[in-house]
Amino acid sequence: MRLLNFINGQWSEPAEGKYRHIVNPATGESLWDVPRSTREDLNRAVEAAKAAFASWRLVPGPKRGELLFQVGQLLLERKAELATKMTQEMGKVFMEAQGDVQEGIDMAFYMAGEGRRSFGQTTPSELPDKFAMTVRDPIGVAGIITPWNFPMAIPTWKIFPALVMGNTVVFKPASETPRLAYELVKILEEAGVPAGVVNLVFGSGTEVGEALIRHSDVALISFTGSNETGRHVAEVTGGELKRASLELGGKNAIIVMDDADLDLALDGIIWSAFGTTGQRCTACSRLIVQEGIYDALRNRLKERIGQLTLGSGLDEKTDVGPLINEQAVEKVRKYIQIGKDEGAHLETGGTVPQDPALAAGHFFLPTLFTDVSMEMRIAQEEIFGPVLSMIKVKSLQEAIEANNRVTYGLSSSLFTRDVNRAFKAIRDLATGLIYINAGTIGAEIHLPFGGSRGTGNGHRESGTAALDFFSEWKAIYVDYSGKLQRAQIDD
Ligand code: UN1
Repeated sequence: MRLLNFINGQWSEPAEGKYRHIVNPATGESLWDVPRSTREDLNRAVEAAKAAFASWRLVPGPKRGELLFQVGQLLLERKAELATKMTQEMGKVFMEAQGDVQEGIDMAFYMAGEGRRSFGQTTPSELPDKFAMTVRDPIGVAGIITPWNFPMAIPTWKIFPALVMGNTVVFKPASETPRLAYELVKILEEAGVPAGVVNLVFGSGTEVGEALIRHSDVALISFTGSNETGRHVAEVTGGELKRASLELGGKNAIIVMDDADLDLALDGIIWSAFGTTGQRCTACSRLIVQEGIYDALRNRLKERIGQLTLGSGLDEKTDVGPLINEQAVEKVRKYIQIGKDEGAHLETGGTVPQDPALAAGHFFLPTLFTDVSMEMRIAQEEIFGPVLSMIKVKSLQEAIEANNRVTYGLSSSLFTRDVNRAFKAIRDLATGLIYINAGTIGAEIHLPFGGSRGTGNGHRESGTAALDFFSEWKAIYVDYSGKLQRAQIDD
């Protein structure tokens, strides 16, 4: 099967007629072909989006919201089918793939409601017989660049608020996971999105992504991906005073205090560190543990890790699926060596599995390093795989300092039974997401999502914060006094 670009309401072949082949990362099974588009395809998409903006911006917000409501209904009806395709293409276990689609459903219904809210303010003027208010205004063509780890959720976090605010979209999904992008755009088409309002162009970051961020008719870029690419997007868009929202890496920690419920903490650690095979930007890759329970937690964790079953995400017995591709396996392997060289103790895992049944997939054993110190690269750099590093601390304060001593600031978590400790941590943990007595993953779509410091550039996705990124405020003054009234001027 061949996927196609969607430009100006038409499913179309890429200009040069070239395709790339996609395979299942768990089995090596051949899946489908995806266009390798060029700048020419991208330019056509931007042109269509620019033309469509003239009318889409005038469609009443509630009507734009109704379209998203339809999209939510269709996603809901096809949840299992979409999740199956996601697992085939990206590898995450079926239950998690369903969760990924569910985030899209949640976002559709939430943003559908924003079509009727989109609240601004009315406020008194400092002058008599004068009225003041604010309204949100759409901006123009939104360039949307998404990663492979949440092939449905992340595109919806960006596309739905962009649309409900009255922008048009050019969407470039990750090269590794085109299928869910294709299905999402098919659903948007089916729900009745007018031609040109949503355009989909498959292709590489270097060709299509680059042309998108540089295009002078693209008003804003919403990007989720690596720090390296994020910096590049910031430089290019900064130079052109183009608005850009960047969601980048993480090096998230779970802190476990001596007084914690250890069973609960273990569940949270396993889910956050090895769910999605550690390939979430919110994944837990550092475990900061108070000394009194360090040994007990290490032993129990090692035992729990040993019980995890690797395999295809479509197999009900599987706990941990494959990594996305061979480069990801190589990257994890490289960090295992770095950890060993730095003197960390490899407690379990650290290699690809020996089971011949897994040989065709990109699997890696869930890995635990102990005796890790904060300076080590495995405690500082994002690995994006099933590798957890355990760090021993004496106190809550030391734990918080350790948490904050990385260049990222996405998610953190604290397990404790002490409410005073919990509130101190809430005050002092320098991350955009904080969990008490839950792991580092599982953000809900109606709260702001994003991180401080190296995780981004200060914007937030999800919730009402997303509306701020995808709209421009207009302040409006209506003077009904019938005479010239001058603000700030003494009479
Ligand atoms: C990501 O890893 O890029 O909080 C997004 C979570 C999910 C979203 C993760 N709701 O883990």
